[in-house]
Amino acid sequence: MPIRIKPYDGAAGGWDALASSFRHVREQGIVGRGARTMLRANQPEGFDCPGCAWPDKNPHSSFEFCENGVKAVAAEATRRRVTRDFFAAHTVEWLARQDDYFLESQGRLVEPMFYDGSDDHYRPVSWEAAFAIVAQHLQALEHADQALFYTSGRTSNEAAFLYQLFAREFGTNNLPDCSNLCHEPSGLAMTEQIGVGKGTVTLADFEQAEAIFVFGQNPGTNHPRMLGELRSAAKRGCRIVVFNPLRERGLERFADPKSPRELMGGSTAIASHYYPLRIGGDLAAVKGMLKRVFERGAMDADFIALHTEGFQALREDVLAEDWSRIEAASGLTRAQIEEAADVYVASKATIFCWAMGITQHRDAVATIQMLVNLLLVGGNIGKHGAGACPVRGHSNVQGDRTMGIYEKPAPAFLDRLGAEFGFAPPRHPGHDVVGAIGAMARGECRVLFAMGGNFAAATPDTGFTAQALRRCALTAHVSTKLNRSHLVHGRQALILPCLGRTEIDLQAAGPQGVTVEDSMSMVHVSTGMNPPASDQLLSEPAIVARLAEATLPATTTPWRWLVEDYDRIRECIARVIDGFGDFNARVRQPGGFHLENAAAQRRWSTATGRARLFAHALPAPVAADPSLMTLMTVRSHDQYNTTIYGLEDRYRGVSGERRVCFIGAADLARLGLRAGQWVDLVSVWHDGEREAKRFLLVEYDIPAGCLAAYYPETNGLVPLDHHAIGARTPASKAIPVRLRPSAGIPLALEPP
Ligand SMILES: Nc1nc2c(c(=O)[nH]1)N[C@H]1C(S)=C(S)[C@@H](COP(=O)(O)OP(=O)(O)OC[C@H]3O[C@@H](n4cnc5c(=O)[nH]c(N)nc54)[C@H](O)[C@@H]3O)O[C@H]1N2
Ligand SMILES: Nc1nc2c(c(=O)[nH]1)N[C@H]1C(S)=C(S)[C@@H](COP(=O)(O)OP(=O)(O)OC[C@H]3O[C@@H](n4cnc5c(=O)[nH]c(N)nc54)[C@H](O)[C@@H]3O)O[C@H]1N2
Ligand SMILES: [Mo]
Repeated sequence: MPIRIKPYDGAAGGWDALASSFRHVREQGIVGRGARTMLRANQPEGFDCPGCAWPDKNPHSSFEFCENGVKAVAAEATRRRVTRDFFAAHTVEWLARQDDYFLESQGRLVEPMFYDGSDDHYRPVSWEAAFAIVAQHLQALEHADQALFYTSGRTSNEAAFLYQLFAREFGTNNLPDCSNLCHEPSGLAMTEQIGVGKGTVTLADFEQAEAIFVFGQNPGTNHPRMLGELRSAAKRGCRIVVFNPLRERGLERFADPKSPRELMGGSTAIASHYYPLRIGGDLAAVKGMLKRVFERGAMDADFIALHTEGFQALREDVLAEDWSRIEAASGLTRAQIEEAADVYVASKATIFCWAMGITQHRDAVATIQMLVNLLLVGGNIGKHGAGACPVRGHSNVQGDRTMGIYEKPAPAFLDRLGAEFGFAPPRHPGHDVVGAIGAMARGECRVLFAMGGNFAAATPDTGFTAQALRRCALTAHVSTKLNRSHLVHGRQALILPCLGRTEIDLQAAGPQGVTVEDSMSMVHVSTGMNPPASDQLLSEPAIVARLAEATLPATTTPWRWLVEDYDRIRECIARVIDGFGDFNARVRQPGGFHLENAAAQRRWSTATGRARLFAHALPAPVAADPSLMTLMTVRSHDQYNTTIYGLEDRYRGVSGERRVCFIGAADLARLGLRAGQWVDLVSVWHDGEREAKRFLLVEYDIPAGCLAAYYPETNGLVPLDHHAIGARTPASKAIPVRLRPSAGIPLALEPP
């Protein structure tokens, strides 16, 4: 595929989105009459889209087209298969030299494979033998805390519940998960502040909001169905205010593929206000908005008096801040910040949305608390049309946490779990992802078992993490597709292929549905409808149950009996987890049910029983050396995290190449570089330099000093100890780097 760089000036969505989905469906070999059923996500009787955690509209409304949802479903329904012959033909060393796009393109895994270390190939192994291998490795450990049980966020509630139970019966809270890499700071910041670590809004609030602020999020690519909500809001005059260093097309203009008029060339402007702040400038910008609110005296005094604490201290701290410092730290002018604040003040109901542009920073927790401060002083929590909306990533990442996938479980939860299953759960905290990598590197953890995901590629400090993984005695991955983590492995390794969300899950009592919780705390059923990719695949709950039976000789949990009928798992969940009473009946109502959110009802389960306002200083610069630039690592349009579907980033006008680096015109001139030139990215940290080679410079509308490139190619640049204070989420949106010209024939690119 030739490299093509050409600015995209159309609206997001529209024909291009339709055409691209058709192309992806065709490339997966799904054609003919089956295609329609295969791709029917988010229907009342069907499966939950594995794409993202954005909630479904009213379950009776018509099919909501989503280009990236189609890609996710089609990728799972692909006709391609990774067979035993494929593994016989290729050594792991050879496979490891292929890129992530190649690995993904090979198709679905069909049978368990074992790498025993005798030569460089994976070989087929029976399920029975595979479970025995994991059990032997686990039983050989001196202590349960030498094992790690990772989870990615597609895992269903039922599988997650059994999985954490297994880990705790085995004796450890080492349950690192992809939340650690994602919205951990949101959970932490909000729990301390308003007593709930989840968003306080529902879709109904989006229909009533007068202003919606979107911080550090690119929904046109990552939550396309959210654009439908933003479009309706914009059409009825709701203000949409965006803070983002990049001009993301989907936030500027959207053509709804469902609207005939918009398909014919019309479109809707989304953002009414767009503020291209500096990377990491959000805390300062929001502090500036608070300053304006205080200066205008435009607070909700009743709400503050009745519900909050810490107001005076926050007010004094904010008013004492200099505008010059706020401008320097945010990269916005005082006039821009005051304008945004005035929109906030004029709105009677405001929602703040945010995602990875806020959480993957050293000062993420403080930044989120500043966002929530601003919501609170305006009385914008627990009111129709208003609230906090951390937009989650994986389709069940929020549910997995609710089910107890957490390295720091609450004592009350452990009490109930132990009482239900008659054992004494471990009480000391386990490792999060960053901790897990360190522990493997030191040889303290020797077995990594992963329920989904792609640990080796999704985590920071790729080179160091690879060494850590290689020190393990066993790495085992429950997966649907071949990925990097199968190739960067322990001395022995297992690939355990499982059913995908879209596939029929047949157990003793008949076909089973699982449940998931979306970003707005709606819990609903997901029932696979497609024939499994292979008759050897097991469901995730079945894998956990059989592993538990093989590993835990003394267990009294009726593992097999539970997975014969998932209603039985849900009955246990109902007894152990708050808010799930009468689970089986409630989840069968159309659309499922909403988990209660105390903060949304203005009940504050905080240390003081009030919503807490926190003063925070402006962050110090991440790079001590002012000549360094700040690199953020983002997703292209054709990827799902580490899964690369294609080489096009349509809305940013890039195709045929993923190793690109977006840079502003002023920086190009200042550094004496030209668009089309190849550079190496060198990150500079206290422990030395890390480099990622050969990126094509692309001129882009991005503030001075800021760069963007895609993840996971750049993860090697993220130092393991560069992470959010308190939450330990890798700061992969703020990497201090310098550019070094690299070999390679420059391309002639037209200026944008
Ligand atoms: N198609 C598709 N859908 C997905 C995913 C996918 O990979 N592909 N991933 C899923 C997952 S797990 C997640 S977590 C979500 C991720 O969804 P997003 O958070 O939208 O993902 P990113 O690409 O990381 O985009 C971050 C955005 O933040 C901006 N940004 C970066 N730094 C800053 C900053 O300092 N301040 C501000 N204000 N903005 C900043 C970037 O310009 C970019 O627009 O999407 C989910 N949905
Ligand atoms: N530099 C940088 N690093 C980042 C980020 C970033 O923005 N920048 N984002 C971070 C974020 S937000 C996240 S959430 C993580 C994502 O980290 P992970 O969740 O670990 O990674 P994914 O790429 O989503 O995992 C993809 C793999 O999951 C498997 N899979 C797919 N469906 C299923 C299923 O139904 N069951 C099972 N068992 N397996 C399945 C497939 O084998 C596939 O290869 O990455 C993080 N890493
Ligand atoms: Mo995520």
